[in-house]
Amino acid sequence: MACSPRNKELQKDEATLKHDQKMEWWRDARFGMFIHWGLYAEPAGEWKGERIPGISEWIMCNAKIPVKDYEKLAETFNPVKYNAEEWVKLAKYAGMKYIVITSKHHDGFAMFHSKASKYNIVDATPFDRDPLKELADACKKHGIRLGFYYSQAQDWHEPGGTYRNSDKQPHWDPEMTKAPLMDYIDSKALPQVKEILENYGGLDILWWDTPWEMTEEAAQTLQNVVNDYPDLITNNRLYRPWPGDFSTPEQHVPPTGLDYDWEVCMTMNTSWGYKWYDDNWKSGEELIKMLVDIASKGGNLLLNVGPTAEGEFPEPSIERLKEIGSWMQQNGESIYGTSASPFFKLPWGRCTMKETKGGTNLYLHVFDWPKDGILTVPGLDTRVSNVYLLANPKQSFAWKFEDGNLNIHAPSVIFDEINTVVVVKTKGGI
Ligand code: FHN
Repeated sequence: MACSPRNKELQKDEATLKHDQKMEWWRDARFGMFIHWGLYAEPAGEWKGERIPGISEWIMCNAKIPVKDYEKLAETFNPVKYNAEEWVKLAKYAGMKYIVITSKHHDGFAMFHSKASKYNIVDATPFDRDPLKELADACKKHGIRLGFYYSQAQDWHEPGGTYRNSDKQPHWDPEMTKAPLMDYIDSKALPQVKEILENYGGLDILWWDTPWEMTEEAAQTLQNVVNDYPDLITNNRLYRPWPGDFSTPEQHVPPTGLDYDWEVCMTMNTSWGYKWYDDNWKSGEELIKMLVDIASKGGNLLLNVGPTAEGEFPEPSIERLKEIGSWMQQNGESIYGTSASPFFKLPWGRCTMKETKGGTNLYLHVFDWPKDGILTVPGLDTRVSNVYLLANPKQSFAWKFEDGNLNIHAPSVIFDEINTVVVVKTKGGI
């Protein structure tokens, strides 16, 4: 079982034990899928023939689209190729243990059947199915945990919703009136958060976003609902000073681990929502090394897919999910249930660690095999029972302790930049 750095120091009081119990599956999971899907998949980064700079789910704001014009997208939004089973099976093949999908993004459009607002996929589009219900069912069937993203303050469709600097400048749509935040919270955010928590089989995660101009009153109103779900995991974006259960470094990997649970959210190209001409894709190898780097620091990776308006994952996303999946089939043991490396810095790669019955396993992810053929693990002076290649346990390595380090001698012939994971089984703790 992975444990966060914070538990090593703290006395395990009752609250900490309960928190650890709640977080256990999440810490062991290490890897999830983020899905940004909404009306913005239709324009896909382009408006009236013009390419709109920035992340495509922001197109309504960035292109200053009046509410009435943006609403028209719902009349033709009909993702007939949507197949929740396919999405979940792809996430599972990639080695992802949970999915977080946008239930309502800043544009205010609900991707679920909401009684609180008719501005939703069932009531406002020709697609008269509830895609999030189908996703919840498919996740249950395949043992994948499910979370909903909810933009609790930003809502560009409602008078009380916030947007960038809404406390300083008027909405880009002159017809949009202003209302107090609590009007929006009471009339839409609160009832919709209750709907998503009550109607989708029990969510595992609630992923808040952009708490700009949130107030303590608004945050407490929503938190009171969350408190009725003691096993629900929430992030640190409900209301800035509040930590939630995990922090959320975005589009970057922290240089070291953080002092409590954390999850990097990352796009595969540069946009969260589908952007048809954004072909700035990270390679599969880069994403695998990113996952390893994050796990070696004790964090999770939430890797994003932006489906098309037809309801399909973009082909480049599928390619990367399959490449990562092949790697995870072979090396997932070195990611799942591991905790951060006990070593400060390793010149040749990364290390993850896992407590087992017999002792501690170290998983050495070798990105650059040293030229002299000797892989040095600094300061390791515990008893070692075996050193072998994770991908082929029959391929063992000679090792010896020299000057307080463990030196592993290996024919570099086996070296493969992302598939060389060397397991050091020790007989005791580290
Ligand atoms: O504004 C959003 C953005 O559209 C996207 O949803 C990301 C994902 O973490 N969160 C906000 C930017 O931080």
